[in-house]
Amino acid sequence: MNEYKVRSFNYQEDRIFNGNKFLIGNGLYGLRGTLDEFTKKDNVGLLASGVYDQHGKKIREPLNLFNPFYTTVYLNNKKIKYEDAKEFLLELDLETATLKRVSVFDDLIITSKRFVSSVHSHTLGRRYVIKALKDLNITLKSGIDLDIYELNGPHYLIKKRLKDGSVYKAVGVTNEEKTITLDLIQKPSSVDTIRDIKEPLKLLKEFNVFLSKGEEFVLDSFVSIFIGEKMPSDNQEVKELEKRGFDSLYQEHCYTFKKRFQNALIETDNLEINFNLAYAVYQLLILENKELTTSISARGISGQTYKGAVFWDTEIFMLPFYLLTNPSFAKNLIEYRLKTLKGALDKAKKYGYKGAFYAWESQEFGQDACSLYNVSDAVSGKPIRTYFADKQIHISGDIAYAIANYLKFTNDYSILFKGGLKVLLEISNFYLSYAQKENGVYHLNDVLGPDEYHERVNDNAFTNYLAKYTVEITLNYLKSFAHLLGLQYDSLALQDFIDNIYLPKPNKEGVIEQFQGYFALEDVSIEQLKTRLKHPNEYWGRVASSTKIIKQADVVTLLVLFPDLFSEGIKRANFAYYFPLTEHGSSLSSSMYGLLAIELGDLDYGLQMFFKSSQADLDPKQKLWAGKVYIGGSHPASAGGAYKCLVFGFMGLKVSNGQVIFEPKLPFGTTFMQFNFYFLGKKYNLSIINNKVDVQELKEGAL
Ligand code: IFM
Repeated sequence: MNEYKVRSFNYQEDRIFNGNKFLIGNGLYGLRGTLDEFTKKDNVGLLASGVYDQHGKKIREPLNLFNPFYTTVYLNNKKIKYEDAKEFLLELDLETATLKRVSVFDDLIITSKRFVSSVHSHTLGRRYVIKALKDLNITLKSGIDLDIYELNGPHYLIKKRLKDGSVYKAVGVTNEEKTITLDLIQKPSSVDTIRDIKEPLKLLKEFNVFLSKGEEFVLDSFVSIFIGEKMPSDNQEVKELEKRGFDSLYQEHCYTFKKRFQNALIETDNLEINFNLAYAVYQLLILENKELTTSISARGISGQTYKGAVFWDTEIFMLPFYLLTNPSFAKNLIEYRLKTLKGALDKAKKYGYKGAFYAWESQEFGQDACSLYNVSDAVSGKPIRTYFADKQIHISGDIAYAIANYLKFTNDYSILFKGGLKVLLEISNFYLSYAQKENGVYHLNDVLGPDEYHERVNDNAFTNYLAKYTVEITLNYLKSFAHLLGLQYDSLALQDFIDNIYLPKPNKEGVIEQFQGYFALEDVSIEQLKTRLKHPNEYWGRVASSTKIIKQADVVTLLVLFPDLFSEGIKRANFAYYFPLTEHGSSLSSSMYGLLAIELGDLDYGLQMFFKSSQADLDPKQKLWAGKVYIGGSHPASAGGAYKCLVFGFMGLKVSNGQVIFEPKLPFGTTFMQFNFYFLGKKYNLSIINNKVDVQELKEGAL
């Protein structure tokens, strides 16, 4: 029996990590998996996705909102400490996206459960229950904590605490003049006395109640969030929630989320695969919201790390999941890149190029949040110059690749007419203007590939092949559709680039040089390199750049994204060569290695990489620091990579000539896999039993 629950029995363990692991959310808001009594020192966070703020010259990042669920309990005037519980349980239900907490003490049991509604995007709810194990006089303080954790704050210029009848209101005005209003109604079961109390930066109610042995006190909290220019004029929304009642809102949320969860799940006869895949699917589902006007950031909704910015993670690692399970949300993600073209045009211009150079770390308008000093020295904290923003030009090609992928899976050419074709043309113009032509050959010099440890290199193989592909598909689409849009383009120039871009070929051992001069770098093992680090958190790029050690799959990513370009022999040679040189310093790396391993028949290693990818947020052993820059949080691209390993790897999904085909290679001991997927606007169920494939069209859910 599959049980899709993640549990912790010991909250003494890493609380910051558990905040990510037990995260719940609905794409617009992410509520970290912290306890009701936790405060800012425990990284309590209610993140608003795509809502940014900047304090002075500090890093611009997404906003953490006030905490509406702050609660403490007192017994005989003594605060109950969660550490004193005899038994503890934190339980994330992946099927319903709800978090439950149980703390058993000598005298009472605390249970709370919470959700971020998957039906009403700006609604949260929580039920907090105290059960008396003997006759007790209890005091409970509960309400909004305005003293919140911020990575690069303070983000609020003004924080106001208001009361309007039964509604508590916390209002914040940010440095960028957005008004955040959080309405809270708390509905207790019978109590003896209630009074408003104000502690510094808290808006609390105090409930006093006498409970006889076996009796329960229940406190339901209803929350509505508004983000806009000013405070809303009434409290209607939160009052409606109160009227509906907790049970109804909770069940509606659970029912809706569960349907989405079941729609997206992959099931096999291997419980370990099922559970890990379910966790990855959960991580991706809590990022979906049709009201999201931006896109998914690299750390999802788990916190403020990486400036809440959108990287290639979304297009290359996550998009395939949404294409197969929710194509209309996939379209939103593509549309974000169309909407932010202006940012990309501006960036290219700033650096003296034509066309569209997309932001390496893109915020809401496509502006680049990536700092020129993106990491720092682990000892002194001194910023280190990095070239991610200025030279990681593959980002534009990744977006072109995603547009082509979207078309491949949906046939929805409207995207080209809504700006997609223009985006492709501008990306191609960018590559043409970035390239240097020497002796009739185009070179993309001074770039960074996916392996960020080697900066400012010439002719990164991944980037060059991707640029060629980009210009090639652009020219094809232009030939078919440009006249309908009145788009002007220089066909000869595009064709010349396609014909003459330098494409590194495999050497006589079959290995493709990652960039010009890579083969001449120092041979050293990862273990040897580790000994050169002056500090465990030191940024590896510093010591690795003169060696062959790479951060993550680079040539291997090329082989995975373009499976038809190279022979099996070449793929084997490159896997074998780069494998020992890859530090996997990015969680994106393992799924690429996993996919290639599966293709090459190393199913055990492929499975290992699937587990590694799907467990990125279950396993506390992850990199949290790049020097003194905090990079912790959840890893949705890794979750997307895990999904890809199962679907494109073990199930062998391929699209060829407008047809979807499956060439399964199930891992050892697994004889069954099944899932639902969308393709060209229709929904199907696929099952594989002993490598025999059966695909059935499903009536329900067709687009
Ligand atoms: O996009 C990645 C990059 O490839 C490696 N560093 C982290 C980024 C965000 O996940």
